[in-house]
Amino acid sequence: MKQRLLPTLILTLLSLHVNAQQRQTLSTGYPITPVPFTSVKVTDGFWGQRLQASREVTVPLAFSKCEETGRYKNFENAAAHLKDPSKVFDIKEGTFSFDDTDPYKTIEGASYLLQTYPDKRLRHYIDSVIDIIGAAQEPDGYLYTARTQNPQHPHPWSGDRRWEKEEDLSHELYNLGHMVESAIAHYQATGSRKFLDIAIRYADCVCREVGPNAGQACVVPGHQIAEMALAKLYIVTGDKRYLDEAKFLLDYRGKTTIVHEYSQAHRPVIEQDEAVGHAVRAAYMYAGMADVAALTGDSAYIRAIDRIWNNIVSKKLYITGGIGATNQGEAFGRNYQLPNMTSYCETCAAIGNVYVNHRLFLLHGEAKYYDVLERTLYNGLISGVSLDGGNFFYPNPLASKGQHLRQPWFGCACCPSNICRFIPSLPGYVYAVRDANVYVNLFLANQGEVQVGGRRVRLSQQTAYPWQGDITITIDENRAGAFALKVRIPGWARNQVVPSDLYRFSDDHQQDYQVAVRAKDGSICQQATTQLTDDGYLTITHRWKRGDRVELHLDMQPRTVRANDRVRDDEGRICVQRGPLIYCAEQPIQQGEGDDPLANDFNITRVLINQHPTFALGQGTIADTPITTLTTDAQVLGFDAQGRLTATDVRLLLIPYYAWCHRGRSTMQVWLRQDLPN
Ligand code: FUB
Ligand code: ZN
Repeated sequence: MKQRLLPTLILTLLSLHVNAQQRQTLSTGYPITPVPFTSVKVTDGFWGQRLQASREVTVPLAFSKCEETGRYKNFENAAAHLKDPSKVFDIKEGTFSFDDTDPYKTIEGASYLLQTYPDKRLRHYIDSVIDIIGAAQEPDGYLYTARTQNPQHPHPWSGDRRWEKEEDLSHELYNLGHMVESAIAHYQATGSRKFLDIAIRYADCVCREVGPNAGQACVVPGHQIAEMALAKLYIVTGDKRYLDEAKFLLDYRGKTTIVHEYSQAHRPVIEQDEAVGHAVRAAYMYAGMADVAALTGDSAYIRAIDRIWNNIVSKKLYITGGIGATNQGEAFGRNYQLPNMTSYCETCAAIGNVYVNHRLFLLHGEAKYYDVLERTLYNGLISGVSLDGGNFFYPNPLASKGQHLRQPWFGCACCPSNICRFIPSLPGYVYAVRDANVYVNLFLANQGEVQVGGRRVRLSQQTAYPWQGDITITIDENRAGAFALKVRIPGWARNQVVPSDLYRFSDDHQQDYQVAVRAKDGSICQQATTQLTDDGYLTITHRWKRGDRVELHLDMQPRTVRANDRVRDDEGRICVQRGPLIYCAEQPIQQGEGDDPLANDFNITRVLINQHPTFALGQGTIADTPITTLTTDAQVLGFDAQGRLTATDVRLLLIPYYAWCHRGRSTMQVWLRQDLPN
């Protein structure tokens, strides 16, 4: 008995060892290491509610939509064709060449959830979807159902041959990118290589067939993401071919057949200095450039993304943190072209903007990147999903006459499935470490565990942010000795709206913050040194003991903001910001009128804000979720019976922008008129 068991035991131990080794990844190359979301347990109402909605509603909904809308069927059809080539399937009208990415992105989000909330049924379900996906893979690794279902008559965007229309609309490499991102997340969550091996086979096929050498298709992605994904695959597998391929995809952009701004192929990437073209494509490319730069040390990439970041932040960023001004090409507009009603601000672009700013922080270690990230996160990104997690915006406008309404899904479902994968990953944006420095970048109630010099530090935050500005950061365990806590003091708390002159506070309030470092017994820690360093962080160096805490108070006075005069659409207008939140005025059209305590009962487009507005805080709930409201004196313009102008005093109620449009269609404005026309 013993003799028979022993070899099995040895084999099992060996495979466990190999598995552990395989799961060890290479360094990302970034000087700063983010603390993974698996090490940060969110205990906070604000984000706790969002994470719960993601788990209970968004991800299950997306899986059911993938089923209902034939996303899985595409894989099944492709598999049927591979088994019996006489079987071909008509590509349905209204489908997209990237529909495969919706299951991939949903699996990615679900895999993140699995790491925090183990769930056998979910894991089983994901497994069954991966089986369906794997069966659609061609023998040489190619996996693209838009062609494999019907190679003679593929999707009209796919082209007659592989890669032929990649730079246009086939999205073969975009599909690869999302598959790889998802497969890595699944592997990291489960330890199973099932999906990873499928993705590796497709990546290997791409490395063989796409490149600069004779016999290869010399094309770059029509829609970027493969760059980031292949860089990550290199980190996970150690196989340098993937990094080389990612670099090829970047370096040949602007040097192949299609040369246009839409996909940022108008110039070689290192020569670019302005954000142009399709905003999601652009953001994913900048993120990919940062990843490859971190791994290769290519400083030309970094110089280019620094220039482009400056262009965005000083000329193309909405006050909500959204990017992409126009629906023509879902693209960045011209400098200072930031229309409100027609603003595109695609939810995917907001997610892309978070990716870019996160990576620039990891490269440069400056708080200003998180200032932009936080603005996007709390405003133009979460506005993309309803509070209950079940409805989505694709564009996120800054004004509406009632033409906008969140939907449970779209024919082109990129935004809902991107929300699926982003929200569960949020806890991974809170902390980061560099040497003996622990960065505290976001404020939310949580318990985190970080490694400082390979030694464990446990810390937690107690806060009701973004509603209140009191944040306590407690050291719950410290095996690392002395280290610096680098606490981000948000730009808005230092009277800077954004790190540029695109927006400025227009009131004369001076926002402030206070900090105290205390020991467990409440006494001030005299030995702690505290300094606001040039990187925008409050750097507190101390030999931390268990129970020591940083008490930070950020002044949360509501502020009025003006845009740079060159933004014509915001001329004569202000918007209101409190903490990281942008507020808006809303008037529901169908529901709630009259009896809705959070509804203005007058035409908000005719409102004139007081020249010196003051704001009163109130409490309310939208979709059963608590919010802090603001009210202010204003006047509504109209005409009397004689046709003369009237100005009627009103109390204007403002709600957080992300919470608008939860009570049916509504009129909404972020930028409110304060001046008379010039
Ligand atoms: O092309 C794939 C996705 O569809 C893009 O990222 C979105 O903007 C939408 O066009
Ligand atoms: Zn989208």
